[in-house]
Amino acid sequence: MTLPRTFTALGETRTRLMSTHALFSPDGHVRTQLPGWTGTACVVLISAQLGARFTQYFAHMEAGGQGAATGYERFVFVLSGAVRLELALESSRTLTEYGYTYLPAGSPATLHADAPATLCVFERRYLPLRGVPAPAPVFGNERDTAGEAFLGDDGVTLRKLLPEHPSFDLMLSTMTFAPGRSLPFAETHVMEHGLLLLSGGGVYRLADLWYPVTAGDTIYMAPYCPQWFGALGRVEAKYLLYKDAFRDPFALAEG
Ligand code: UGY
Ligand code: MN
Repeated sequence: MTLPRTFTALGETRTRLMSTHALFSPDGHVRTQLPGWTGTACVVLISAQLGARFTQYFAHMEAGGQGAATGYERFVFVLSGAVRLELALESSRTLTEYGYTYLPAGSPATLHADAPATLCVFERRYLPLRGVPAPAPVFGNERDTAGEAFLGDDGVTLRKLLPEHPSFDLMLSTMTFAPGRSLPFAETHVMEHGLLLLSGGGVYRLADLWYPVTAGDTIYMAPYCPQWFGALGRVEAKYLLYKDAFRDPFALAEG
């Protein structure tokens, strides 16, 4: 996907910041520099500054741009272009559009862009689980990942991008909605979410508000934020979704 860059003349925006959620439309994006990244402009949307326990940002890499490890665990999803992942001296992999990698905290892997590329990056401080070894790196492509009918609804497809294993303290998935289909009920749960709408659009219910949303929009849902989505239009809607997983709520509150 390519992110639209639009300018608004009278200060209007669809961006909203509320106590239980936030919606960020691309018109409000402001680029900044983050440690570890060179030749790369970052747009940080979800962060600890917002009350979240993870960071979600766009990394716009120029040709020659690089991203070094920072000590946090990292999930990288390629939105456009391609990146080369240097894992060890002799080992590298290329991630193309919709390719992704999970890099555990402390992994020395670096990202390299030979041509411009845009990534969606999620990071957090890894919460170890006593007696369970930390996960190894994961690689894949969303387009090669098997889907399942979400809660038995064949109009809504869930693709889990990481293994479901207690070594992971997070889950990344995509949810794809056929036109006119929706989540089966308004969810309310302790887990928090970060979301990037990859294609299509519809209406997102967050707490007691219903927002029109479209590709390129980012949403933060705090723990317990009531949430629901219905896809509108003639094309399917797909979003990338972060969720914390496999950890006791006490550990989350402290972490
Ligand atoms: O499973 C989930 O938490 C997911 N269905 N939530 C969401 O799409 N907002
Ligand atoms: Mn949910």
